Amino acid sequence: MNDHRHAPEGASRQANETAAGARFTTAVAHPNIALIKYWGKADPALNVPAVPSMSITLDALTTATRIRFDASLAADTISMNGSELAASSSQARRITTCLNTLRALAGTELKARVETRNDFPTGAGLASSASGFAALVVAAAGALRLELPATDASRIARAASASAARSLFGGFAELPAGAVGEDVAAMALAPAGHWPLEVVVAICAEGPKAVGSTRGMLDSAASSPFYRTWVDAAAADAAAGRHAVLQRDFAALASVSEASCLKMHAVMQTTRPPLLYWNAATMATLERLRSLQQDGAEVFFTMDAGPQVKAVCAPGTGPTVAAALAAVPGVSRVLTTALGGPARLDAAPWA
Ligand code: 2P0
Repeated sequence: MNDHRHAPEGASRQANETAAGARFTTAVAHPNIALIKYWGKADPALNVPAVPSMSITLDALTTATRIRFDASLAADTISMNGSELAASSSQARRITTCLNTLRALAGTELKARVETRNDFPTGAGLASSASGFAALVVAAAGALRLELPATDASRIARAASASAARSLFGGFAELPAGAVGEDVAAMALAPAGHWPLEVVVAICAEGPKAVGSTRGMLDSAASSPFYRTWVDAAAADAAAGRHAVLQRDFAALASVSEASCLKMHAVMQTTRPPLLYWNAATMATLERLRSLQQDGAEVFFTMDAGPQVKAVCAPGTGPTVAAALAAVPGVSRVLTTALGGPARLDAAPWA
């Protein structure tokens, strides 16, 4: 289980000494995949979800972020996957806004140097903003020596990107819906060891997605005729998902997760302009999974704001599913992963 503290007293030990002598604090976090989906905001300004969600954290995909607060800096500077972000870019502004919250808590106005990188495709429906903001909050809190319980870190991450709130936790995590002005945080549902599910990600396109989630959700709320129905049914799906996880009931989890995913995509597809995230390889992968299910394999699918298909597999089923999906036309590669741990400070040297 998560230790609920990000060991601020250990932050000095975690800081990496660079050749130039500047001290960075490094954190790692994993993306999560929602089984009960988040799509819609109760409070767009505060980024409060309109629906509850439940996710699994993926071990094999990692964001590593290092940060240094430095009196010699006139502004935050950010490198993402080796490229400098323009200060005016939306990504840089979201990061600076998140850092401002942490600076206010720490009582400092020091600017930061941030370097972050993903070992998986960024902005392609693989939840890079989830792991990215979880790692950012943990690294910055550590660097600022903030005594930040995981719940508070989750709340701050949520304000930046709601799915990031869930990546503070390993295994299975839940993020409740909120109301206007309500500062909700995610919470742990069960640790990874509770039920060692495996996930096979079928990469159906490598490029970034056309429409980001934040814009897409606002468009869905404004225009999909199914949006209100989606929101009204979400609490029942979340309760069913929670029960299935706690009971380790694979058939029940498969049923409610596929239903939640397809309802979300029905909302997306009926948004104006439509949000069509699937491609031909997505459909071919779904058909292959259907035939595996008919042959008795314990596997189900979920998809997010992108074409990739995530196949959630009962323990031990991952290799069979990975081999089958790797052979699907249009699937460029598959990633196989166990469930991962929480966002955390990382003492390993920055290679
Ligand atoms: C999820 N997604 O539950 C859903 C399913 C995508 C589809 O959370 O606007 O990047 O930053 O709060 O967290 C992706 O949305 O959106 C997401 P914002 P976020 O995983």
